[in-house]
This record gives sequence, C-alpha cells and structure tokens, in this order.
Amino acid sequence: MKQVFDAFTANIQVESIEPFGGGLINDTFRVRNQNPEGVDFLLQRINHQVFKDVSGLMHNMELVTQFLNEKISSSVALQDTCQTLKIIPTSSGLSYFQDENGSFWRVVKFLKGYRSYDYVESAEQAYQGARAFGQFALLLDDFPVQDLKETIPSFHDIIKRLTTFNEVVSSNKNPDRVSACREEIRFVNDVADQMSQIERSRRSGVIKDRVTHNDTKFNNVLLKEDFSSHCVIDLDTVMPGVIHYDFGDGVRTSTSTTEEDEKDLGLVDIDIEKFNGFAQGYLEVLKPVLTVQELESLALSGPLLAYIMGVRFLTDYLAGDVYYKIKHETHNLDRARCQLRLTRHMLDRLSDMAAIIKAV
Ligand code: ADP
Ligand code: GN1
Ligand code: MG
Repeated sequence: MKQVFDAFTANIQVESIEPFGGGLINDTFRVRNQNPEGVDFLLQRINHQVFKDVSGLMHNMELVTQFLNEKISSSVALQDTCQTLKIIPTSSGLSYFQDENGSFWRVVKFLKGYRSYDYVESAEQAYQGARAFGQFALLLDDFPVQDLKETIPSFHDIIKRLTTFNEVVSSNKNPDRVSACREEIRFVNDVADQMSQIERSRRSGVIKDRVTHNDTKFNNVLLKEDFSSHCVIDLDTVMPGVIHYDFGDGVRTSTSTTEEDEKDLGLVDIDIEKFNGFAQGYLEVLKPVLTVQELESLALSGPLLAYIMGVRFLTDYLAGDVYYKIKHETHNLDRARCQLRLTRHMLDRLSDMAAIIKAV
C-alpha cells in the first residue's frame, strides 16, 4: 500500500496506513503523517467491478471539484464555511493510479477537525448536513451538466431496477432465498407503480436533470464539530440526475430511527422532527432555484430512495450477494427488510412530509 501511495505527489513521511470508514463499495484507508501537525491523506481503492469506467468517474470528480474550488476560493464567505475535496495527482499528473494487479487508486487530502455521522442523533445535525448538501447542489446549479459522464447508467432508475429485480426473482437461482422473501417481494410489487412516478416524470421531461451527487447518505458530508464549515465527500457517483435522488437519500439516512441494516423491524420508523430539520436545511438553501414540478413531487423522494435501496439489497440477496460488501450471511436481507419497512412508514407520513416541504 505504501508503494501505491508513493505513486502520488503527497510528499509526506508515512506513519501508518489503516482501514477507514464503512463504505459498501470502495476500500478506504487513512494515511497518517509522521508529523502530527502535518497533512494526512485518504487513499481509496475504487471498486472496478462496480465502476467500470474509472477514467470517466475521475473525469467527473476532477471537473466538479475544480468548479467548486473556483467558486469557493472567489468568495470570502464561502471560504469560511465550505470546502471541497482536494485530489492529489500522481507524479505523472494523473488523478488516479493503476497498480500491477489492475486495481485503481486515488488520494485526497484528509480534512482534520471534521467528522461524519453514520447515525443522525438530532434534528439540528440533520439541518446542518442538509444545508451542506443543499449548498452543494446550489453551487453546481450552473455547472454544464452535459460535460458529465453517466458512470453507472440508470443508477437510480427504479423502473430498470425493478426489471432486474423481477428477472432475478423469476430466474430462481437461489430458491430457498426466494421462498423466504415472499412477503418482501409482494410489498415491492404492491407499491411499484407509485414508486415509479418520479422516474416517469424524469423520462417525460417534466422534471429536468441537474448535477446530482447520487449518494447523499448522511455520512457523505463532513461537518466541523461546531457546524461552522462543511464538505460534501464521496463524489464517485456525481452525474446527471433529478434533485429527488439527493434530497431523498439524505432523508432516507438522516430521518430513519435506526441504522440501514437494523434487524429489529419494530424499531424502524421515520423521525418527523429530523425530517423537519433536514427539509428546512436543504430547502432554505436550494428552494429559490427549484421548479414547481420539482417541489410538488419532492415529498415522495424519501420513500423512493428507501425503496430503491430496499429493492437493490433484496436483488443482491436473491442473486447471491454479488454487489455489496456483507458482514454476515443475511446482511443484504436485513438491509432490504429495514429499507422496505422504512419505505412503508414514510409512505404513511407522505402528507406530513409534503406539508413541511410546502411550509419552508
Ligand atoms: P466510502 O465509499 O467508503 O463511503 P468515503 O469517501 O465516503 O468512502 O469515505 C469514507 C469515510 O471517510 C467518510 O464517511 C468520512 O468519515 C471519511 N472521509 C472521507 N473523505 C474524507 C476527507 N477528505 N477528510 C476526512 N475524512 C474523510
Ligand atoms: C453504496 O459506497 P457507499 O457505501 O457510499 C452504494 C449506494 C448505496 C449505499 C447504501 C456505487 O454507497 O448507492 O446507497 O451503498 N453505492 C454504489 O449504503 O452502489
Ligand atoms: Mg461514503
């Protein structure tokens, strides 16, 4: 790993390289500097099975960080409150490195004094993280979206995800798993039409594409302890999409009463106070640029993203755990059940969420 890190122009004496974070796709390591006052780095192996077009992915990340950096450095107010990722190039000037085993790596500067939250404890935390995601979208509002590559085609297209899901169910590759999931499969089908509404509006052009992050899991925002500054991270999936994807994944992960893989489904619910915090934070920043059509269907995006994840986790369980990292045999099933239960509870509170959005 040290050899890989040496391909980049970080120029520090390395103290240690240790695994970091709990992502389900890439492998992340923190590179500590021997000088405790010096800069640390984050070394990441990009999952090439999932991201087939690493050069396209890094192209997107370079363009977006450059664009954000120019905006931030030209405004004193932004410099004090907001950061973007700093990509460290290799000695040949590239933004990523391919090792002799074919693995792809990149390095970014580690932001000290910031932290992420795997679980949101208060409406205030939800509010602050949401402001950061809202500002990310606002700063990218005039980014030329056509310059971005679609690195994972149809990533949040639930209509396509459902087609894949139904193929996996009917192929019956793991019959024991399919029979154990009859109830979940029925729920997926019961709400499929309602959950396809946003994608239909995207396809018909009623809702337009913007630059979206597409993985606004709450732990993909770094906040300073006193919330005075923030940085949106994990830019692998930045590509064209509808704003519902980002608002929805933020809602899914910041307003749930449990972690993503809770086994005790009785504990899974939406915390409407946290939803209020998230919606306030996001919309205070972004509402001025959103269209009526975007706002009208925004409440549906929390349940939609919980549903998309539920369908994806269940698909992976039925396909034999080929996509996500798992820690035990039923991990994808636990995740799927939790996300589908969350979908159900969120749908029950749809009108409350719509009223909160309207009132911001
Ligand atoms: P993953 O794909 O594994 O989710 P991330 O890029 O989100 O990878 O990084 C994993 C974790 O590492 C994040 O949740 C965050 O806590 C931390 N992290 C990521 N980037 C930085 C950074 N530039 N500075 C400090 N911490 C970071
Ligand atoms: C994956 O890598 P990570 O953990 O940030 C996934 C997201 C899911 C998330 C669920 C490229 O994100 O879409 O929402 O797991 N990323 C990819 O925890 O599939
Ligand atoms: Mg992450």
